[in-house]
Amino acid sequence: MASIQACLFDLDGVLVDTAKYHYLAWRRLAEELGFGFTEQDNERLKGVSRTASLEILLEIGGLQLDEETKQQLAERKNTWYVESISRMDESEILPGALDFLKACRSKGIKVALGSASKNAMLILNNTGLTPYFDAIIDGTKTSAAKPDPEVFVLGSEEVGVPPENCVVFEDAEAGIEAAIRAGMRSVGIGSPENLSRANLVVPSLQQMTIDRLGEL
Ligand code: B16
Ligand code: MG
Repeated sequence: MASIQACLFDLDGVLVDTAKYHYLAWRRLAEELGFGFTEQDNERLKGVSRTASLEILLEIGGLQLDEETKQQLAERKNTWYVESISRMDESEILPGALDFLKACRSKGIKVALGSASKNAMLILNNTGLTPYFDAIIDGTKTSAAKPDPEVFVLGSEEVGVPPENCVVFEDAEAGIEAAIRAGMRSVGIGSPENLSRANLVVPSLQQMTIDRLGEL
């Protein structure tokens, strides 16, 4: 097996838990539109782009709206979401994430972000994570959403490491699929039931070490 020379990290669900802020903002929007939105419903939005998330929300509420209204609603939700993430700090980095990023850097392994979020820079800056990255690919730089491999292909190009030497860390099934399509290995963060296609699944980055990259 080719050695690992770059680690590509998803953001929400891997390095930070922003899903709770997405949930609060989507629930507020659903309530304004006159229907409920549960935490279980929110599971369907993880790793999904903003516009695709709105489509799922409207399907749950049984609403059909024109494009202009949908754009206004997505912006409205984003304003509330940005209010929440503007208050984030380093205490919201998920357990084990910082130590693993530091370990990668100390071994000369390149570190890249591969996130669907258009708000990734604000989150990375507020949590102090920005300096750990050699490349940051987010929703402002991509045209196709996961499971399309674009976000990880761009990350591997920017750090100058071929796909066979890259590993992706992802909490969403669509992200694991994107890694496979990019020709990369993957580590699922979460439970094996949802992430069965990953080469390795761990509950969090707390269980990840540089030595374990050898298991992939
Ligand atoms: P934004 P990731 C994803 O982040 C979230 O999991 C998903 O719930 C969200 O809709 C998407 O980013 C877009 O976020 O509205 O901030 O552009 O897991 O790809 O880091
Ligand atoms: Mg994610």
